Amino acid sequence: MSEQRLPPSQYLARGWPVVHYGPIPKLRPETWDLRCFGALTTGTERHLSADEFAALPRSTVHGDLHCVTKFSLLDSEWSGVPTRALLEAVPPAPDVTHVMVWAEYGYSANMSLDDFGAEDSILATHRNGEQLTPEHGWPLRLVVPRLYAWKSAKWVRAVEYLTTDRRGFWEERGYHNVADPWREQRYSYQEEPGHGPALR
Ligand SMILES: Nc1nc2c(c(=O)[nH]1)N[C@H]1C(S)=C(S)[C@@H](COP(=O)(O)O)O[C@H]1N2
Ligand SMILES: [Mo]
Repeated sequence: MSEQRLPPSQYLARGWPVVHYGPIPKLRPETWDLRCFGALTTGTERHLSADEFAALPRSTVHGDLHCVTKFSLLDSEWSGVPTRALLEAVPPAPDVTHVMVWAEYGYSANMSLDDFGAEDSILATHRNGEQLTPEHGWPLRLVVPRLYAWKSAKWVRAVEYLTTDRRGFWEERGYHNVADPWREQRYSYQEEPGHGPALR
């Protein structure tokens, strides 16, 4: 039985590469919180303190990371708060269609509410039982295995609920708005009508 684990044009990474734009942010535990804003069911903004976040339901999911530069990281069990648990704790308004995930230094990535809330999407604190290191996103990173890994923001600080889609950091800079690795949706020039908002 052969299971296709690598999306088209991807190769198996050696070890666990570190990939990001800019410096590794310094963690300030005194001020860390997770901000939820945009179209909420109640109010316009909620800040979850580290303790409040730690009280959310946790689980472990299997998921691969596929970087658009073509390496893939397999054999990962991510532990943390499933995005579905966050969506239950801080429910989006009924007309929310997309989510913008914000990280330290203004990095951002947009995705559909369905992809954000997929059963294998998780706000991870651990991989394979070990706490994430700072270069891999400690204290909190998103993992969305079904999309190219630039959507899996490290050092997550906020989640914005959107009623219309908006491009994040790389989605504004030539990368595909949807980013399904199994369809090889790498670059914005491959986008078809309905894949995303117009490029400015
Ligand atoms: N905040 C932030 N998150 C980020 C990035 C980034 O530049 N900033 N790069 C992304 C990209 S392109 C990839 S491939 C993965 C890499 O995760 P890793 O360094 O844990 O392998 O992180 C993603 N998350
Ligand atoms: Mo990447």
